[in-house]
Amino acid sequence: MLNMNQNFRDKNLLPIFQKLQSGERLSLEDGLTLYNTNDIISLGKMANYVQQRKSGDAVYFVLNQKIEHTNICVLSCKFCDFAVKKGDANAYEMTTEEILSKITPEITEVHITGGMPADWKWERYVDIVRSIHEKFPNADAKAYTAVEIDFFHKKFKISIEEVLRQLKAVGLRTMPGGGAEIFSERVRRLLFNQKIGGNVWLNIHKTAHKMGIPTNATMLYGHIETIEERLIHMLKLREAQDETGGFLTFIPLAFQPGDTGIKPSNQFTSAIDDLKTIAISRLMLDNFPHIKAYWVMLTEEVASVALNFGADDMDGTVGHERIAHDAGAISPMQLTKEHIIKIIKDAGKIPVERDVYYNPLNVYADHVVGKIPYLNSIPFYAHFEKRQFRILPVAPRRMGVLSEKGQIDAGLFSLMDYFKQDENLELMGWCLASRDQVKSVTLFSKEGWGDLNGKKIGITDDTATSVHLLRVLLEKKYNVHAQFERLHAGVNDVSAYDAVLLIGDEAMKRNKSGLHGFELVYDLAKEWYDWKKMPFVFAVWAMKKSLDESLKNALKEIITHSLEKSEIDFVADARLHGNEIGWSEEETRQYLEGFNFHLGEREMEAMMEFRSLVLDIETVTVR
Ligand code: V47
Repeated sequence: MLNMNQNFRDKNLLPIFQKLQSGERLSLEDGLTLYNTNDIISLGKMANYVQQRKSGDAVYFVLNQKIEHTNICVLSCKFCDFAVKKGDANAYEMTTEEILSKITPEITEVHITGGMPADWKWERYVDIVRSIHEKFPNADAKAYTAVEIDFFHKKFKISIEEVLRQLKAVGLRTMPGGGAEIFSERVRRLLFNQKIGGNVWLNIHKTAHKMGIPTNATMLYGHIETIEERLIHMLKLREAQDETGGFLTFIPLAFQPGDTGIKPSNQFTSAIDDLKTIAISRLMLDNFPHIKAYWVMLTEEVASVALNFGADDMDGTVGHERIAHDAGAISPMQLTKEHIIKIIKDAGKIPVERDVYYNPLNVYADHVVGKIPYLNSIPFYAHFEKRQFRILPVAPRRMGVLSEKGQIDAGLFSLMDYFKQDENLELMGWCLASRDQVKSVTLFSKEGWGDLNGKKIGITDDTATSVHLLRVLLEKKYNVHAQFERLHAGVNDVSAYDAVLLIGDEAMKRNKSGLHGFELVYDLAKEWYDWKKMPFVFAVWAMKKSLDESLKNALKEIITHSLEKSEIDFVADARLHGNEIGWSEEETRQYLEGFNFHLGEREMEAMMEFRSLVLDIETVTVR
């Protein structure tokens, strides 16, 4: 936990830091105070504090390729040096074959955005996404900004929903955040009066979210906008995110003046303004999972510092970029994976290669300790003195996958992953075990247990152990067989299922609000306890057997210390986390008291009982 109050040079920041510590939202006035401060270091520390709470030491990057399929555009935005008119000497249009030739097999995200020519057919846009998806099944499309989606809607007379539905059907996974510019009518009239305004942009993104398409959000800053306009932009995004929860990352785009005439061509935003904007967006946008330091527009150097000023996302290798470079950007056209990894490591963070949804694919660091990012694991981590270790928050199932690749040294592993990997992992004496109920592993059902035979159950993508517990309960306790199907990102309509299994914070939120259409709510630990009169061990602390003895001892000391401190006082982090998911302090306290964190004889016995039951049923296949 951070104790930095005494180090603040600008005492005006203290009440804001107190708000952050108690989970209170920042106001427009707070944002102005932050922009006005000269105490840039305290601002950075506050943003880093929030970043640590959200993503630990992780900084995400992706192996991506930018595709700007044409620069011909019917619009004439004053800040844009990329777009030209048809017939211009620099005009270009890429065929689908040319686009495909730019993509290589290791690419996992293709970022597609371009000009809007008057004569392209709808099928051509659909074909780009479809062809990429067919030829490179590992590459997910992040395609078309809200401005382009609105253009398709008007030009081809197809509703926004239908545009998105058709694109999603051929492989669009997420939408980029471009085209938001700045949500100010004043600036729009002066710089981009032919382009959609903030309300249309926000409505298109909200529509996408409701259809299971997560999106990003940008803000173009450093031209003629005021600081207040920047903050209003952030607040509008925060409000939209409260409504849908579909934004993945926020990207402040530093204006590149080029030949636009808005500013002299060498008058880039200052590094101080860039860092302030990154940090302030981290603090204002409390409901955004990630903040991106877009090195293409910030430069590598500023992006690198930004990783300690609230940013946890480095975009990616990019491949080739024209929008910023046509406007004079001085950054390289692309970075190698090794170079990005080095920048992130130099910032003292864990380089995490991600997929289009921010699921971790590979981790490039030593001494990585995995953290299940749910309320119930907080006592282990709240007073965790990191020393040589780095913390990676990761959903249980993903932690198992990374550990199989040898990329996690220790962590609170899902029990099934420990069973699978017990040749390489050793137990550390702690666990996450329910006593008689758990409140965060819940089956929401339309049918009673006995009536689930042959029915379809949607399973959260995060679980590794609870899905097996559910199978054991169904088959061994109730003698029924159901079909299981993973709820992958992008599935937002669960009405087709007869039951849905949720875990962690999501289950806790739904326990309060209910899941529409699912009247029956079952706590799986309670079902287990009523049947076996045993605790249920959901996760165990384990570390690589091959780890140095000195590291093993250091880690044990760290966890012993954190747990002891957490047992003495109710942890501020837990209160804050509970607050974020809508649980009162008392409810949070009671919830945590329902767990046993020490792996004793009863827990070992319960583990063995569960293991024999799991081995006894056919291997669970969950698509
Ligand atoms: O919408 C245009 C901006 C955006 C200039 O979603 C300019 O992950 C600076 O949105 N100076 C396109 N910016 C780029 C974009 C983006 C980039 C990286 C990642 C993601 C993401 C999205 O570029 C446009 C516009 O706002 N832009 N001209 C300029 N002169």
